[in-house]
Amino acid sequence: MDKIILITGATSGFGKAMAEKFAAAGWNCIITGRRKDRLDMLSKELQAAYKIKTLALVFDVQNRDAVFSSLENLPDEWKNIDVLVNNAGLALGRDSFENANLDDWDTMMDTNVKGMMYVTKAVLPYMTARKKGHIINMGSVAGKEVYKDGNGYCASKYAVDALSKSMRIDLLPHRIKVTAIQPGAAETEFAIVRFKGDASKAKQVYDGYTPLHAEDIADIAFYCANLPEHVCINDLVVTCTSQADAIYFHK
Ligand code: NDP
Ligand code: 8X3
Repeated sequence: MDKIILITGATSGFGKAMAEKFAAAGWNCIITGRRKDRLDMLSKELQAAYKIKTLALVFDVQNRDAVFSSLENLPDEWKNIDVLVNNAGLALGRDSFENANLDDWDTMMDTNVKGMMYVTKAVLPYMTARKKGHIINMGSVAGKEVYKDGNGYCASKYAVDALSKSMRIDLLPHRIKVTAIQPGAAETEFAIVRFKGDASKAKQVYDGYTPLHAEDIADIAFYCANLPEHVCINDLVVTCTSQADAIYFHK
């Protein structure tokens, strides 16, 4: 097995679960994030458990120069990236439009939208050269429907949805697959980040029902990435059984 996956935001949640899932199947993993200690620990665990190769790259996806200097000149053995998962992202705050924090808006746009664009642009030359590749973008149900006080985050995920559609069209001649996975509520560090460390507020998000687990999304990404060459899942909305869309839950 010589397959290579590059996962952004692999220090936690979906990204970490995907690294574990693909590594367990023998894929070599490029894992990225800002928290070096977590990347180093994950690298060691994956190498020891699955005898695969890992490359840990520490950068902030908001930093254009850092993205390109980290990804532009990968060692030869890491250039043949089969799958890129644009997963790094976050929500910050849940406030009505007039009360929302401008810095939170900037960070969400810079991370979820521009960060994804930079990473994709930096990785694409490896895929276009081979006329082969698969880009999996982590959208959200928040990119399909707007909910109250979701303003900046919803806008960022609508943009991710638009970018997935746009990539799918533009990259058609290069035979590059583009899959958008649009999850509903999943219990990761997402809500803790959104509520800026307020663990009890974060916990309330998942009270009264069973949310998705990170491993559910990893399983789905793995399925999408292992379909035959001529098959591409374009757009996949996935929620837990207690959630109908971005707004309606049964608790
Ligand atoms: P987590 O908070 O558990 O993980 C987020 C990951 O993104 C971390 O590895 C973090 O790494 C990385 N990240 C955040 N900001 C940056 C940055 N500026 N540069 C580099 N890496 C960054 O959340 P999830 O796993 O839940 O979220 C993953 C993706 O899934 C996000 O795009 C999120 O919007 C989306 N999503 C989440 C849902 C949920 O309910 N959990 C539902 C729908 C979509 P580090 O801090 O080390 O940089
Ligand atoms: C994360 C899911 O419902 O908090 O994208 O927006 S939600």
